[in-house]
Amino acid sequence: MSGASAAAAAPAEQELTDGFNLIIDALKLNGLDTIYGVPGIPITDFGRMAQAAGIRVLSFRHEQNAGYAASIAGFLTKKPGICLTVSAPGFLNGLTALAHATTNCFPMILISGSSEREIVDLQQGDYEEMDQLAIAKPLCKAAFRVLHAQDIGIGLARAIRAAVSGRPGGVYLDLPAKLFGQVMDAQKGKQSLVKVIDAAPAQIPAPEAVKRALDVLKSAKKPLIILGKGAAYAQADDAVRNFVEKSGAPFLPMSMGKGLLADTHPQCAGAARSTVLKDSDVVLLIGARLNWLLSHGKGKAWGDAPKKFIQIDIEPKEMDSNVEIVAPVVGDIGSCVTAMLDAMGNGWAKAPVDWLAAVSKKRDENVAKMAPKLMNNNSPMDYHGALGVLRTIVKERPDAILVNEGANALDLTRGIIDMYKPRKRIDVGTWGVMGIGMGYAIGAAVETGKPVLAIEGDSAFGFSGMEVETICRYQLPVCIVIFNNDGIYRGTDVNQSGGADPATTVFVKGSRYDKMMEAFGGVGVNATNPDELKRAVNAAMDSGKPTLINAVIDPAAGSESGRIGNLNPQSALKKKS
Ligand code: ADP
Ligand code: TPW
Ligand code: MG
Repeated sequence: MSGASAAAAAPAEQELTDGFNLIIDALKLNGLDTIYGVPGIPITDFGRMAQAAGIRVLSFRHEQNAGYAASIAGFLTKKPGICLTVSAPGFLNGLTALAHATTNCFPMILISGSSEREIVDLQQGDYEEMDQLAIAKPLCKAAFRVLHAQDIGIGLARAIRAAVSGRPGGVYLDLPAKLFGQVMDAQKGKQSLVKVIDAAPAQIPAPEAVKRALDVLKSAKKPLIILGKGAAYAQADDAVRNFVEKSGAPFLPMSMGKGLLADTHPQCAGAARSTVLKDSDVVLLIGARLNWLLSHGKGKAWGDAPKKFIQIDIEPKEMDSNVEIVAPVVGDIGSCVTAMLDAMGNGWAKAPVDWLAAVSKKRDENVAKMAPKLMNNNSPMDYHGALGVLRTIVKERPDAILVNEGANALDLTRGIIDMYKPRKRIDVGTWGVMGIGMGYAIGAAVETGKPVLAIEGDSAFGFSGMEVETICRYQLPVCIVIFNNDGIYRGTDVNQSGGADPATTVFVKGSRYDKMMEAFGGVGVNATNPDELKRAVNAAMDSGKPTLINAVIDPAAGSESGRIGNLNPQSALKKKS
């Protein structure tokens, strides 16, 4: 057929689009411009095309780390972080991070390629066959599958809304391989896309709820405000600070709530935690759950004095989850705290000064007790000597983001390093999970452009350590400090059978993690005393070069399970060694 007759036979030139392009267009239309993932069938070409279309696509070495990066992107930006994985095994690797995001109330969307429905449903053994939607459902906030190209716009819109509205969480979006290649009319395709308007609508608290809460607060002789990571997530920083200051009450920041008001603020009770939990009479929770991290609001940690709880949370079902909440305030934190501030007016009487004075006294005593320990220059280092210098570095660089995981490496860092700005401390969260380290470091560096300091136990680091290659590949300003005490909790454990295998909690002695970084062109430093550590971290933060510092810690310095040894069941029948 000649060219001329072919043209005559074809209908008027029809512009086409396909699943690949529609997903990319839908993401871009909704301002989702970064994808964290691992390529492979059926999403390899999708990743390439997304990159070509101007989306930043970061390839990881393991999906779990990509998922953690996406989840922390969600926490830091209030937009759902996007993680992209291949079918079955890739999906399962990403699923841990999705479940974790849901538990921590971070918005995230796990997009997974999947194999063909017809074959999966008849269990005929497709390549990487798995009923992913069914498996994801109980582990996340919502799960959707898109079967037709014209539903991609709606599918993504539903995923976005589910992730960020109300209590944020993880959403699974299942995209079968066949969807990507499905072709449709370009104009119709464009019309099928949805730009989500007001994805996380303000949720205004009822005026009666605000009044009830303020009446209880007003009655307090010893009020306490607890600031959780929900308050950090809400990005209502000015309102929260104004409210705390206007109340005059001491405040206790939860781990990732640190820095909403500086840890050095006169009302901060961080270093007088047991005193304020025991002695307070009214406790106002802002974006913090009364879960295990707060001893469920009862028992020894809370003392014998009767307490009244006020709780501000977007999730109504959270109220009374552990103890009675006498004044629930349901709504988004920005709206709730602003409404409380308004209703307090100008004549609000601050919390009794003798209470704040008693708390400050206790805090100052505890801080003074700690101070000399932080100045030691021991070699090998103990945690306090190492953290003494890191604490000053963070003070001098308050914009840096601190990533933190481990046991002793976590608990002591949390207690010792003061934070000065909101959302600068990100860590193991509600599950106390190991493995968030490198994913969070990458996500935080990519989303904020700020330098990242990751303080990692040697065990904790091992869960995501291969991503140092990713950090070097993208040249991210990440400085990793490994508190290397030769193992989990301590490096001194011995095999009680007397056999040749090492004990279950110890690693190769004298490991040089710094060499891992050098393998990929990054900077590696072995630091044996606090002065060396300080020099190396400052150089890394100044240069922005990917750096890993192996900080040699005395293997005997730590304690079992860090600060939560009380949760560790032990056999009464165990043979004494
Ligand atoms: P922490 O571990 O710091 O104590 P949690 O994760 O236990 O904090 O609690 C966070 C709480 O914040 C959750 O109950 C969640 O529903 C709530 N939350 C998250 N975002 C908002 C928001 N924008 N407004 C109100 N509450 C929120
Ligand atoms: C996914 C259990 C809690 S803390 C920890 C483990 C293995 C490591 C502690 O050793 P590290 O710190 O990091 O060297 P340090 O300073 O005390 O020596 N698997 C997962 N999550 C958790 N929490 C564990 C196991 C655990
Ligand atoms: Mg260790």
